[in-house]
Amino acid sequence: MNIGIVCYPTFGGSGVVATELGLELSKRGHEIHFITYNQPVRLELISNNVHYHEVNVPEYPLFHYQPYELALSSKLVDMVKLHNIEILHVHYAIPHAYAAYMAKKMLKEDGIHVPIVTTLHGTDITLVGSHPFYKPAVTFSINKSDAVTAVSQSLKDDTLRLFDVKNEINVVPNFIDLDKYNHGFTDCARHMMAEDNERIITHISNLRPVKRVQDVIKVFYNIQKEIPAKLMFVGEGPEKENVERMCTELGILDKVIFFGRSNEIDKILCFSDLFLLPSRTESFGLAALEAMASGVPVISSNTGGIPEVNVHGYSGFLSNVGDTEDMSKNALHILSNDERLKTFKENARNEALKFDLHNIVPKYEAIYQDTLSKCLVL
Ligand code: GMT
Repeated sequence: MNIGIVCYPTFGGSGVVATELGLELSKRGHEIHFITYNQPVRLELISNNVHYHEVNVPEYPLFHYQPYELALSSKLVDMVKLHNIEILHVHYAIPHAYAAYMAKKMLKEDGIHVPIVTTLHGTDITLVGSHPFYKPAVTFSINKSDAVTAVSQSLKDDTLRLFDVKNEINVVPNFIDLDKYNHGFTDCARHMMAEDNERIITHISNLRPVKRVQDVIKVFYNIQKEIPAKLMFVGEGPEKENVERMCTELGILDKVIFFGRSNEIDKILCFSDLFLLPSRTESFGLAALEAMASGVPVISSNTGGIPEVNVHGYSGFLSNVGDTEDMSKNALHILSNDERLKTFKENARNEALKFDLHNIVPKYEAIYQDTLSKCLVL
C-alpha cells in the first residue's frame, strides 16, 4: 500500500508511535510518506520506501496566526496526487484529521478518493476538557474519518463519554520494537552514572503539569532517605525550573542528573532500576511501556490507560494520583531486595511482550485494508 502518515514530529509518544509504525510498515513492503512540519525525531533511517515531505507555512503579514491546517491540507492534496497515496493515517483529530478531511474534499473534486484513518492519542480529549470550544471540531473530525482508532480502552471510553461519536472506535494499543530494548539485563554503562550500591530511578516526560513531576521528586526524596539512589531526569518542559528549585530546596540536587531531551532513551533505561510515572492522566503511557521493555519496573498512578500497561504487583505498582507516600512505599518494596528487584524486572519485560510491534502493526494493516475495501464499495 501507498500510505501517508501525518503526525507531530516532536519527542511525544504519538510522534514516536507514528514514526515506528511507518518504519515497520515500510519493512513489510509498504510505501510510506511522512507529511509533517519537521522530520520526526525518531525518523533516522530513510530507506527507498520511506519518504518525508515537509509542510511549510509561509509567513504572510495579513495572517495574525499562520494557518498550519491550510498549509497541511494543500500539501496533502499535492502529495496524494504526486505519489498516488491510497490512504492517509493521521495521528490526532485536530488539526490533522481536520486538515485531512479538507484535503479529501479537494481531491474528490478531481475524482480522487482517499480514505482517512484517525488515531486518537489522548490530548485531543484532555484539550477539549479544558477548552470546550474545540469540541465541534474534534467531534466533526472523528465522525468524518473513515476509520478511528484509540490507543487504549480507557481513551475509547473517554471519547465516547465526551463526544457524540457516530463512528466505531477500534482499540489498537501502542506497541514497541522489543529488539531495540533487548539488553539481556547487562548493566550497560551504569558505572558512569552511579556507584555500585546505588539504585537508579528514572523519569522521562515532556515535563508538562499533567506529568506531576513534583511527585517524582517527592518519591525520589523518600527513596534516597532510605537507600542510596540517583535520579535520571529526562526531558524538557514548563515544569523544569520548578523541579530544579525543589531539588535545591530538598538538598538532593547532587543526586539528580538532568538529561534534557535525549535521543538515548534506550541506553538510559538499560541502566535503570525503577521508572516513575505519577501523571494526572495518560491515555496509554508509552514511556512506561518503553521502560518495561527494558526490564524496568514501573511505579505509576492508576489513571487513564496506565492500568492497561502496568500490572499492579507484577510489572510494578499503581497508586492513586498524588499519593506519593504509597508510591514511595511501593518503590522501596521493590528496590530494597535484590531478588525481588530481579523478579519485577523480569515481569516488566514479560508484560511488555504483549505489546510487541509484530502483534500490533498487523492490526493497523487490517484496518487499512478494510477501510480501502469499504471505500471501493461506496
Ligand atoms: O503525554 C504527552 O504529553 C504527549 C502525548 C503525545 O502527543 O505524544 O502523549 C499522548 O500520546 C501517547 C502515545 O499514544 C500516550 O502514550 C500518552 O499517554 C498520551 N498522553 C496523555 O494522554 C497525557
